Amino acid sequence: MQIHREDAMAGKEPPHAVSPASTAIMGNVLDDFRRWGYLQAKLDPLGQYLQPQTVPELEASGPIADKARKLYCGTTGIEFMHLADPAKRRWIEERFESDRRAPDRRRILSLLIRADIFEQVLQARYPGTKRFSLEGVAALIPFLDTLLHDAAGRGLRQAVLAMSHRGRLNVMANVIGIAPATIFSKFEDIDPRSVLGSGDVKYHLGATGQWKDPGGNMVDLHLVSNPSHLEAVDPVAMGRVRAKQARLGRQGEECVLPVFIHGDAALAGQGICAETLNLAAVNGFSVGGSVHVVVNNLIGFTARPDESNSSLFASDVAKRLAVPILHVNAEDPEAVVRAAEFSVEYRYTFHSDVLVDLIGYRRYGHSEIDDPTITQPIRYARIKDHPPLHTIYAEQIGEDPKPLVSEIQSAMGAEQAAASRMRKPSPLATLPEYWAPYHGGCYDANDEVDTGIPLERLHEISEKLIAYPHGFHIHPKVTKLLEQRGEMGRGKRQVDFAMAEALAFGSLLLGGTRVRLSGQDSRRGTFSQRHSVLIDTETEESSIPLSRLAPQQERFEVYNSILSEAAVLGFEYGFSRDYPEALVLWEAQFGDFANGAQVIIDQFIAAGEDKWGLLSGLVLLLPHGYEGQGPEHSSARIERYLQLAARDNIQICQPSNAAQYFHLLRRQALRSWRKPLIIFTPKSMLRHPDAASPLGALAAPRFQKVLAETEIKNPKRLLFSSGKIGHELRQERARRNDTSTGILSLEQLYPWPEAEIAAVLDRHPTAHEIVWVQEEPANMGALSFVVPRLRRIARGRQVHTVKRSAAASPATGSAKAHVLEQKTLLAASFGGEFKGS
Ligand SMILES: Cc1ncc(C[n+]2csc(CCOP(=O)(O)OP(=O)(O)O)c2C)c(N)n1
Repeated sequence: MQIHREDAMAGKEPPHAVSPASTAIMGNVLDDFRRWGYLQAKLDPLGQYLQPQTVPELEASGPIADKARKLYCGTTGIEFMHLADPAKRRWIEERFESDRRAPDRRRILSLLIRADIFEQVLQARYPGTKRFSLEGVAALIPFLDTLLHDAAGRGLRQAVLAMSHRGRLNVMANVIGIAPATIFSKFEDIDPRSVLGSGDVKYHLGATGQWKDPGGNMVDLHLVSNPSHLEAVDPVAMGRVRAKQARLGRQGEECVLPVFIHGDAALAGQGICAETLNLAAVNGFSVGGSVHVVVNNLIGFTARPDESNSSLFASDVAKRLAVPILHVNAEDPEAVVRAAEFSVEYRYTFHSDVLVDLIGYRRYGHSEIDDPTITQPIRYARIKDHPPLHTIYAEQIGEDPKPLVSEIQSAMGAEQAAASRMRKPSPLATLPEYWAPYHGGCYDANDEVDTGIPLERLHEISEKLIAYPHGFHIHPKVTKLLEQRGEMGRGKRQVDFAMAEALAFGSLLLGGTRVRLSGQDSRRGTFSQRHSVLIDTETEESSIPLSRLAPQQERFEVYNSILSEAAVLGFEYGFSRDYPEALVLWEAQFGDFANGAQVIIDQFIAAGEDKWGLLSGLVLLLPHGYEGQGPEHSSARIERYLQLAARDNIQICQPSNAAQYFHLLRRQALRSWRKPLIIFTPKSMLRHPDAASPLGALAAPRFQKVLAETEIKNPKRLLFSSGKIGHELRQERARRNDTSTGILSLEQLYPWPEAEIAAVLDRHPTAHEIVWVQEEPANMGALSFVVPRLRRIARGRQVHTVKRSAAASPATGSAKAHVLEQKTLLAASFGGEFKGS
């Protein structure tokens, strides 16, 4: 049954090959069909939207043309002549033009019956509920079955499936192996109190299970929890696969396969698809090839294909990659199964992506309560009388489906009865064992750990950080930087942010924590601060000091990512989901750009635990600070993260000095509390002496949520701020010789460190004024989060605010205007009487 790689590669002579003399003409005719045949393939089961195109090159007649037409214009059309690699083109030609293995017709029929009956039972038992039926593209089930079967034969142990609403419940029941009773119980909504204010709808939930076949093949399956935002799950699934592969080492790519199941309108419309496809072959992100399937019902909610995309096929976005694209009429289940066989073989041979476009229809409205006859009356008149696929196929192969249909119907009846008796819903997913040591939930001070490192150890690590191989040609600027780092490590110079980060990473790597960092230009660092990769000035070879610390160290990975926010952040979130032991960091070039990844932040990072009970220890590094660089290089939008914060779902911090950054990174890795961490990182403060720390501060026990100075005795007022402005306030205070103002820095904004702030206030009974100072305009920054909370614990003291006026854009475009604004801000902070703004 199984085609082994050797057999497949044997490349039998194609059946059309006749004599060398006729090869040229034959080659031309064949090549035309190879190139354009898909345009005349019979792909649309209802023959309405996708009509065969007129192609002058395909008008040839004669035996060769007839043969070619049969091969390339049947119920499967393939686009592959855009592949530049002749070896891949030849391989595809051979596959397409040679005999195929006989399909297991009984199994196909049985799967189609299961797929159709599952939907019919739901339709009958739960009318008026959304389920997003697969009917019309039910062939997806035998497609996945074949895919898993063949991939299992090539070493597959786990598959990660990313899909949206359409057919999701059907895939859970008929591929993942979730008991139908468990799915039906979700329709019964049996325990609403358990999910008050949280949880998710049934067709978004993740599921884990096993696919098995009668031959004993078995594959672990993970259906990734998915928000309504179509396709947003794609990079998350890819990151999960990369992490699972990383856990397995060299065999990872063979053992773990991602399968993306797209909607046609979503694939064509959502930019994140293009971003995710672009990760396919990029160092640090590739997964050895993904299988993409389009559940193409030729409709998106109420929109026709011509309203959803500018190309003939929704799949054209995949042409950005050199990958084959197969369009298959989803009413020819055997062609669908062959496409699955082809996909597996291609993926495992070339470690490349492959896309299969299953073209069918949608039996009901967008959901089953939506009436499609309003917008597509002709199409739905046809669909009304169109028999289900299992009926068509049974007739085609001369089988009587009735016995199996009634057997499955009664089994479903029993499952439904079992569901209605259930008192507690069964979980759809279980967490992998590597999550066992970690937990989420609310913050507990008992989770705190010491993060300081002895001085000798810091010294040792820094010596490794400044070393490079003999004969390596270092850039003069980097030489200087390494000299300075050496001095920092010996305690002769204050440690700056970049060195603190390198020491945090280095100490974690030596302590057994894997570290993975990606972002645009992260290897050098946007501000030329990190230099995690040394580049030989004569050969451009690279050397990574953090990978050369000690033989037994953990793996350090640092990547320059593609220029995307959504896909890369989604990917890193996914990686963190399957590598909780690692410190996984994503860095925005400037914090503002993270809003290109807002869906990942809102739907996964902030809400993942609440909706799906899924944890992540991902770190976001968001450069932030007002330095006159204009509207898009100033604010990382602190306000947005604070608005997302509730039930201790995330951590939001802004360390104001290097040592604090060091402890914060280490705390994130070493605590067993796994929560996403948003860090607002500095730009100008990266090298500013005020933000540097003595080496000894890295030996201090812990991160301080609030930094309260002790310089001013009995202050009359306390200025609270976070980040860079605190340093500017201190400079201004010194300039003014002010001895009555205390300055505090909120290093952690969320979870709100109420007890620590209250303790500071208690220590300063003489301070009758509290002032929140921020660089951001009044409608941005932390103000609206912090001020009510400060008032709550101010015990009768006045709480004032100093900030820029409310604005539509975060910052001015003029550097000089910025300086004026900053001066005004500082003057106002020391302005004496506050009028209760
Ligand atoms: C980003 C996003 N925009 C809009 C929607 C609303 N929406 C849900 S399904 C759908 C149509 C999807 O069409 P298609 O991708 O073809 O999948 P189908 O439902 O036809 O299987 C739309 C517009 C959404 N869920 N996500």
